[in-house]
Amino acid sequence: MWAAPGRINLIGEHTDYNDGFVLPFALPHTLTAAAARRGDGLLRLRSLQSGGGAVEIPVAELEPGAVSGWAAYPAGSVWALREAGHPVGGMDLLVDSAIPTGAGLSSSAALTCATVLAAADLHGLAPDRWEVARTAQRAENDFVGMPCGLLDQSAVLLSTEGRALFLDVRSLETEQVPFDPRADGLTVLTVDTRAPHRLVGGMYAERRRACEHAARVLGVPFLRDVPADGLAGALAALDDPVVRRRVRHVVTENARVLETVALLRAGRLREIGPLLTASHASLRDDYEVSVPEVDTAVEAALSAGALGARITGGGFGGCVIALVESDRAEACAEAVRTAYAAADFAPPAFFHAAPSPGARRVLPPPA
Ligand code: GAF
Repeated sequence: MWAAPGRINLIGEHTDYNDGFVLPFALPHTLTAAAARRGDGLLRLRSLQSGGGAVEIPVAELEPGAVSGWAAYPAGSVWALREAGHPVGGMDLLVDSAIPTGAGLSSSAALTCATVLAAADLHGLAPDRWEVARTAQRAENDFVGMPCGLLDQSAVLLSTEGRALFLDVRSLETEQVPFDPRADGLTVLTVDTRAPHRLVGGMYAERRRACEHAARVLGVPFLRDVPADGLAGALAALDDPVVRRRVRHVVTENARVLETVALLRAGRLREIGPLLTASHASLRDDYEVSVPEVDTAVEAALSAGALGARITGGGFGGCVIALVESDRAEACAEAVRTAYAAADFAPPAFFHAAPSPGARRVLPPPA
C-alpha cells in the first residue's frame, strides 16, 4: 500500500510551466493505493469513490485515448513508465481517496504519483523522486491531455511535515522552508468553494500558450527569464493587452514567492499575509483565473481579519486559503458562510491545512 497526499500551493501560481518558483505543502488528506502484480498482463483498476466496477485493459493495449475518466490517471501512469522503457506488466490497483476531487488540491497528482510508486516498487525499479514526478507529469500531459507543469507532482512527492517546499523548477533545487502555522498561533483556513473546477478544459492550456507566445516575442526561453526590474521594458515590447497582463502576473508572482520564502526563513510568518492577498489580486485581475465564489471567500475572510487570502491551485474554481490567527479562524469561516448565503452560493466546506509528509509506501514498509 502506498499513500500520497493532496497539496496546497502557498504561493507561486502558474509559474511552474514558466520555469519559475513555487512554494507548496502537502495536506494531511491522502489517497491510498493497494496494488499487486498480476501474471496475465492485465491492468485492473478500481476506485472506492468512483462507484463503478473495475476498469480492465491489457497493459500492451495502453495508449492515449484508450481509457477515460478517473482510470486514465493510473492507466496513464503505467503507460508512461512503459514509454520510458520500464518493463511494467499487469497489476491490480485499488484506490481509496480522502482528497476532495475537483477542488484544486491535486487529487490527480496524488493518484498518478501513488500509481508510479506502486508500479515501480512492485517491478523492482528504483526511480528517483524526480523520475517519478516526471513520469506522473507525462501521464497527465500525454495520456490525460492536461498540460500541467511540475508543481503538483513535486509537492506530492517531496513535501515534509512542518515545512513548505520551495522549488526552483528550472534547476530542480529544493529547500524545505520552515512553515508551521499552528506553532505560531496561526491557521491556514482552507475554503473549498465547491465552485466547479475543470482544468482539463481549454482555459489552462490557453494561459500556458499565452506565456509561451510572450516568451517568444520577448526572445527569452521562458517568462522566468524576465526579471522583476525588467518588467516595464517587457510590457512595453508587447502589443496585446491580455498577453501583457499574463506576463505581469508571472513576473510579479515569481518575485512574491522569493519574498515569501525570505520571510519564512526569517520566522516572520505573519508578514506573508499581504503577499498572499497580492497574489490573489494578480490571479484575479491579470491572469483572470478567479470566479465569483472564490473572490467572495477571499473578501469575506479578509474583512473578518485574515492576514492574507488567495485562491490556490490552477483556478477556475477550487479552494481559497486564508492565513488567520487561530482564534479568528471560526469567525472567518462564519463570515464566508454568511457571504455565500447572501450571494446564494452553495455552502462551502472548510478545513485547517497543516503541512504534512509527502508520498510514501505504507504497507509493508520499505526495507
Ligand atoms: C495546476 C497545474 F497542474 C500545476 O502544474 C500548476 O500550473 C497550477 O495549476 C497553477 O499554479 O495545479
